[in-house]
This record gives sequence, structure tokens and C-alpha cells, in this order.
Amino acid sequence: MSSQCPFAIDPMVSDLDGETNRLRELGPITRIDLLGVPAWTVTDHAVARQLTTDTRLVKDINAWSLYADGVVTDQWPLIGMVLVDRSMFSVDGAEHRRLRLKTSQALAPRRLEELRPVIEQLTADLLDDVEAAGADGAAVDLKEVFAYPLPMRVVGDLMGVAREDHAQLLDWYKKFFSVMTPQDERLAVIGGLDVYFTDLVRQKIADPADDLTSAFVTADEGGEPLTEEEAIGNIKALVAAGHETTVSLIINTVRALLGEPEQLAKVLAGDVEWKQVIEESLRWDGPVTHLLMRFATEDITVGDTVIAKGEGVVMSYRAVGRDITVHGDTADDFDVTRSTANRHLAFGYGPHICPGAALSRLEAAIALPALFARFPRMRLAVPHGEIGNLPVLTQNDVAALPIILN
Ligand code: PLO
Repeated sequence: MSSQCPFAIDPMVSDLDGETNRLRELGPITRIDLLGVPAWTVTDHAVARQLTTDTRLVKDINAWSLYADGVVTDQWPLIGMVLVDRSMFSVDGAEHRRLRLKTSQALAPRRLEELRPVIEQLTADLLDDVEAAGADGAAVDLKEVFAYPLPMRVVGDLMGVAREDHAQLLDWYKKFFSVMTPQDERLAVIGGLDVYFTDLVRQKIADPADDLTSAFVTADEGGEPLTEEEAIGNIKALVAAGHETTVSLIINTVRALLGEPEQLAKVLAGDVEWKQVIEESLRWDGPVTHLLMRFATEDITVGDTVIAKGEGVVMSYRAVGRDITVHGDTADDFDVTRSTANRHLAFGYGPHICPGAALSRLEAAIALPALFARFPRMRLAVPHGEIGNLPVLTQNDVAALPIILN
């Protein structure tokens, strides 16, 4: 390994801002320790753009020396983030384009317009639930009651996942992401997800419906269907990515605004567009803290650093969003009027850039104004500083957002 004493990422996420600052101080690309496993991480905007478009870095875990040599095993708590089925998330080049094609078509902005009224209705229904839960001044956890179910229902409908299965899936994903889950339990959860999505894909092969999972396994003018394994890999990636991250986008934006009443007032007065608020939230407090992982297929020189063949590279997108060369000296502040807000890489960059970016922006752009319109006097039920994160190393997951409606 190229350097001693890599900076250990705190699995308990007790001081995310402090950690982000320290990472940036360590340089544009720096050594980290991920629960005992060394890797490089990128904290700089320009380097992140360079490396997410460098074809010498690949997603295939077999290119990782620590994995190939048996140092990283299924006992590593983060194994589920990198040892994934063949899918658009784990393959590069021409095969990647093939695996991603139907998804990018289904999630293209024009197609998404059809979803707008559906998302509006889901939002209105969930706001009724929020109102019922918060009647008589009771504190409501906005994450549980509102931010969680909305993206899950949207991606569930898109993929053809039955509503009655959502509670089970949410429980599995909570355990999947938390570093506190005992490893044998995590592996059981990964096994459960595998059986669940294998059954779902087989059911859609036998009886296709009007959903993206069926589109994966059906031949059409777009060409050959995906294999069963590829369809399973894709649906797993889409259901996980399609709910977990958007929950955080919605809830982190509410948290930011409730902590800055003057900025919130500007937004509610119509002086700042919601679109702009959402971009600033993505930049400053985005859903993804550290994106695992790409592997070097040959030595790659970045400035005076050499990423050796076989080493792993993480993208610390939170640190990248705080890059002062892009966002100036106030990069650490949440500012809904910031002119560089949309120059973030919260959805990644390059061929693997998030195919669901437009969907997640649409969900947030519907959910947030509807929430504040319905409960204009909404306030936090606990002091702002007491709202902490779950012990999730890769994601920026607020534990809960208890609010009083009026
Ligand atoms: C979740 C477990 C699945 O079996 C495989 C998978 C694919 C896509 C990953 C997702 C996992 C975790 C969350 C990720 C998503 C892609 C985008 C999303 C990393 C590992 C983000 C950015 O958080």
C-alpha cells in the first residue's frame, strides 16, 4: 500500500462536517480506511470529473487486488456495496450501455412527465397521513411517514414491486445499509433480497406487465432482452438507488430549510425557486457521502499521486460539493441563492452518472413545495443540533426528522 495510516472514515457518522473538512485538508485524492480496508478517495471536483471518465478505472470487483487476493471477504461490512450482480452498476463500456439503455429511456425527462400527476397524488395521500399522525400537536417523524414511502412507491410502481412488499423491503434495506447490523444478519438480508428479486423477475418473464422489470426481459425494437441475471442485477440496483437516496434528498432539504428560517421565508415568498433549493441541498448535504468503488486496471497518475493497478477508488461526493475552487470560500454554508449551486456532482459524472437524476429531482420538486404549502407553520420538535445521522458509512442518512405541524 502506498501510504501508512490512512484516514479512518467514522462508521458512526458522529461529525460529518468535521470529517468532510478533514478529508478535504488531506488533499484532492487521499488514502482512507473503510472499516479496516484501505482505498483512495477523491475530494476534489476536477479530479472527480477526471477519474469518473477515465476508462482505466472499472467497476468490476475482480479488478480489485484486495478482493482477488482474498483479503476482502464477505465478512467486510461494506461487501454488499461492491460485490453486486452483473448490472448497469457493475459493468463498463459497450456492455454498460446495453444494460443501461431501457432504464435511461424509461427515466428520460419527457417520459417522466407522465409520472407527474401520479407523484402529485402519492404526495397528497401521504400528506394526509402526516396530518393524521400530527393531529393534536403530536410530533411526527417526517422521514418515516412522508420521505420514506414516497420514493419507494414511485420506484415500486415503476419496477412492478407490489405495495404490500414495501415494508419488508424497507426493513431489509435499513439493515443492509447500517454498519451496526451483525454481519451474519446482513448476509441473510442480502440473500433475502436475492430470492425476492429473482422471484419477481421470473414472474415478469412468465407474465409481463407494464413496468420496467418486464421491459428488461421482453424482446422489442430495442433488441434482445437482458438475461435473467442482468435483469435481477438491474432491478436490485434501481430499487435500492431509487428509494434510499431520494428519501435523503427530501428530508435533508427540509432539515436545512428549518434550520435557516430567513432562507425558508425567501423560498416560501417565491423569491427563490424550489429548483434552486434542491440543487443547493444536493451540493451541500447530498444523499451520497462516499460512492464505492472503482478499481484501477493499470497505474494511474493524478498530480503527484499514483493509484496503483488493482487499488480501489472511492468518490467522496460530499467533500467534492464543498470544493472552494468551484463554490468559493463560503462552500461550507447552505445558501439557496448560491450561483454555483448546480455545479455539484451529487449524481456522479461520466458514463455511470445517475440515470434517475431527473426522477429524483421531480419527486423533490413535487414533495417539498406541497409539504410546506400544506403545513406552513411546521417546525422541528427537537433542537436542530440534536438531529443526527444513522450509522451508515456511505449514505447521508438522517436518523429521524421529528416535527410539529403547527
Ligand atoms: C444496493 C444493493 C444491491 O443489491 C446492489 C446495489 C446497486 C446499486 C447501488 C446500491 C446497491 C446501493 C446504493 C447505490 C446504488 C447505486 C446508487 C446508490 C450506491 C449496492 C447511491 C448513489 O447511493
